[in-house]
Amino acid sequence: MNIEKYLLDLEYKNPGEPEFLQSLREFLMSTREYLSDDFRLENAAILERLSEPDRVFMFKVPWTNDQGKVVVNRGYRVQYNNALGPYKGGLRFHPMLNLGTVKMLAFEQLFKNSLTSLPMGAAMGGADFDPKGKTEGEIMRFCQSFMLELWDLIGADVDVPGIDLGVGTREIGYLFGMYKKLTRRYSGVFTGKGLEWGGSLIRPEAAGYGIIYFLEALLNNRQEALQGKTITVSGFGNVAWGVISKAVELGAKVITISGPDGYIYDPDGITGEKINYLLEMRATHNDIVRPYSFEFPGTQFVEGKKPWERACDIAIPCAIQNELNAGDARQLVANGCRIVVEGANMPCTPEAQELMETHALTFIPGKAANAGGVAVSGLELAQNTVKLNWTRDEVDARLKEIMTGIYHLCVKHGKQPNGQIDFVKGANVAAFLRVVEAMMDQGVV
Ligand code: 2IT
Repeated sequence: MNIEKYLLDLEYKNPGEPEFLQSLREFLMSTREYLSDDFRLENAAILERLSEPDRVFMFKVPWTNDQGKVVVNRGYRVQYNNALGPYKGGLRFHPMLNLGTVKMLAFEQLFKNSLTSLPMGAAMGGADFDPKGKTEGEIMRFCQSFMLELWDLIGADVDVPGIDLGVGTREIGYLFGMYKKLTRRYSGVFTGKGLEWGGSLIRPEAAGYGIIYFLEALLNNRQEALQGKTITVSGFGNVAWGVISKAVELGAKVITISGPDGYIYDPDGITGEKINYLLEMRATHNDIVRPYSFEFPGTQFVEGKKPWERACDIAIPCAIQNELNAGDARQLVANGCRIVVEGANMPCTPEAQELMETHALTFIPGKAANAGGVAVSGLELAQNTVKLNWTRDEVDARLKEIMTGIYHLCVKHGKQPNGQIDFVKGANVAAFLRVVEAMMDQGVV
């Protein structure tokens, strides 16, 4: 198959969806040798089948705000592939969310979920709802209206939504409440639930902890330690919080966080009560980081800039897709950064990745590094199935084992002739092989 020509077809077929095309391109490029060599895969049109979601739902979500005015949002659920298990993936509430972004996230989820080795297919959904400045009542009414459309599309053995940007345990609570009322069923149909009603310990921390466990495995393999390393982080949400908590516990120093308004530089490192303050800032729903600099003297707010201008050993972008561009990557290289780990989904642009490769930075793609979030969602479902709650240590140990496993899978499938590891290729190939075996076993469906 001619991949460049195929990509042109995909562009024609998916107009206005540059992010989805970006993730398809990366995947096709890093698995091309498997695809072109294997007649079996070519004949089964595996590529074409993987470039098309199983189905896409798009629906109207009308709700009434506190002033009594009706507001209309758009909801999405993309059920991408269920070869490995029931559809599984987050819900995102973000004002800029569109179909192309949801398809990209669902496609990335396929690889991520495959790497966890747990029985989870891939999906993603959400709405262009902006939680910023909304009251508790407005958020509840929005979630309830959203669920009126979604309830009969999901189910514990069908499709299991989880948390993502703008959707946490509170939103899952309102969604689950409405689901339960409409179906009269109490089941593990969501993850990210509250601890009292089926949630798992470590779920909120999971993506962040997992990223650091992956990084630890990488450094250990190089006879290096996290201890004493300086890390820059972007974002200040769930993933950033988990990353900072675990990195600090293991002796690293994290000197930045960021928001849409700019970034915070904390030369002493973000520790202790400052880490807890991140949760407080997030709970205000103003989506700005500036208050951190008022709260903690000796720290600096840099308006309208990104943290990548600060010197660091390791950079971990934890905010949003395509937040780190070639110019940012150039700054990281100039300031001595050696490793970039994607905490968010696809935060580095293809040009940034290319630049890092040219300068021999180690680049870890999000689908490998941040798989810990959905992995603990898988563990949450396992606990729901056996109707038991595992201890913190038990969940944490399993998470660590899964992340170390993903690291080794990437090494195995990403080893280059020169001995270097291409983690993008490793993650894509390892994940792909598992999905493909399942698809081949299950026939043309
Ligand atoms: O990006 C992700 O892996 C998630 N938002 C987690 C999805 C989930 O179902 O836990």
